[in-house]
Amino acid sequence: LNQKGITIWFTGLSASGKSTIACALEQHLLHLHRFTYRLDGDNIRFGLNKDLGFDEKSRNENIRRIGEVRTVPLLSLHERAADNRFPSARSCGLSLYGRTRAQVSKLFADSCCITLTAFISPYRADRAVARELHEKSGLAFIEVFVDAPLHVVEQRDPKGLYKKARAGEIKGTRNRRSPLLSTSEADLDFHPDFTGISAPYEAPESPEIHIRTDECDVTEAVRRITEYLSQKGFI
Ligand code: GGZ
Repeated sequence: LNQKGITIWFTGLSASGKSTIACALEQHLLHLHRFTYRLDGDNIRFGLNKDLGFDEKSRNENIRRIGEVRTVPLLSLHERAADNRFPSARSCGLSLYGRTRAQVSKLFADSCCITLTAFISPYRADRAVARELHEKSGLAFIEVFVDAPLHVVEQRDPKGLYKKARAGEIKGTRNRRSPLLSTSEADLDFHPDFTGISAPYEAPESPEIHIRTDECDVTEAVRRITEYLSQKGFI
């Protein structure tokens, strides 16, 4: 059995089903007594990343910070001191929640946490950076493409955002200045672009798992992911 934490990185359009599948998978893993931690817009965009909007730079920064929230293998204090995988408290999302970043890392490693992230993460390059960060640390990164055609997600449109975007009514978000962003004045403008309508979504080319949510239901999606995890010895 794999004793390190792993990250399951869901990517897909708004309303494709990322959060729904991540929640159901979390429940399933909890029933298996596996420690999981789910990161999504509710606990990240309204907290740690509330200074970020939806322009390209903000989305890059959003994913960069989330990518940093990776699990780390168990190391001795000595090894840890010499290890540059422990970023400063300013750049490591989870360290902000714990008393010290070392404690958080150890807790996660001790418990073999399975981290689930559910963000659009529309840019291939950003996802590649998150993957590299994990793989350099010897940690598994499992990209799950939650795929549904635009016309399907537009039909679902649970928050009416696609309708608003089509009508040009998405007002965008004004970025607040963040000490972590080297923003120019121009970046602080409104960014009314909506993924899939007026902003790009770069689909993964070789995700570990590809789920078409217009063809398969949540139970089947969870079954496919857990089958993969078990085949790889993660659960
Ligand atoms: C895309 C937006 C936008 C714009 C608000 N573009 O379906 P939701 O509502 O609940 O999830 C979407 C969420 C996207 O945040 P992410 O952090 O996942 O995005 S990214 O990875 O691109 O940084 C959507 C809502 O926020 N939302 N404005 N302009 N989605």
